[in-house]
Amino acid sequence: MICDAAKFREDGFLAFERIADPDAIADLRDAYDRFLLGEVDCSKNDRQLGRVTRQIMVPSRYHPVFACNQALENAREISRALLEVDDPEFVFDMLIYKPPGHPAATLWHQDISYARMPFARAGIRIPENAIIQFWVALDDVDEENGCMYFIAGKHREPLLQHYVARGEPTDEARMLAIVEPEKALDLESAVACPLKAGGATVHNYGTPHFTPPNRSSTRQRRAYIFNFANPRWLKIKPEF
Ligand SMILES: O=C(O)CCC(=O)C(=O)O
Repeated sequence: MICDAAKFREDGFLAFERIADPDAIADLRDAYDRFLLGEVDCSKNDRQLGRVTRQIMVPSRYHPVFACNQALENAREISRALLEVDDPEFVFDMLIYKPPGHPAATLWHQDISYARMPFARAGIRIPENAIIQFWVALDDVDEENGCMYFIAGKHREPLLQHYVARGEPTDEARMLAIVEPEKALDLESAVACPLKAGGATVHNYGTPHFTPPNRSSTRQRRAYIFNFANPRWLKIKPEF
């Protein structure tokens, strides 16, 4: 797949119109729905992010469709270009679900803040070419039902101050957020990334991002999320 690595380095995110074809997306949706219905036994990994939003961790451990699929393979190829390595390593995957009318936003945050409990230190340098996250839309997504929003360029600056916005500080499922995002970020410059089902975004672990509540009364929002990293960086296990 063609991707603009220079733009990714500059902005910290990219959007892809299609990362998997309709048949592959249909298989992912079927499997996703089985998780939602509780038909796949993954009890301790079926949790509420910040006590508000359904988050199913590591579905690839419980269902073969999530262990091997076209989105994952295309993302691996994109990761080679973006991380500048031949052997990007799959790190973990998850499902974040917003049903119609879901009231909770996923607040502005930078993923690297989750690298330490309860959150990584503000001011640390965000590693370059180290770890990236793919967000695959299994439904058509837009501003109404909870698409991703990004702020460009901030991944090239030190990590912003985060706090535990929802949930317990000792809980892995806590929701972290940037302190006073309206001051720390230029929210006017936020870029919404609406996608058709089968489209995806990818972002650097330092790129601030957000999803709004699902304000649609009829359309669900099924997001399939996974991460790739430079294996040499993973071995260093940096201290945050
Ligand atoms: O899907 C969402 O609502 C948010 C996803 C997200 O922010 C993340 O996985 O870091």
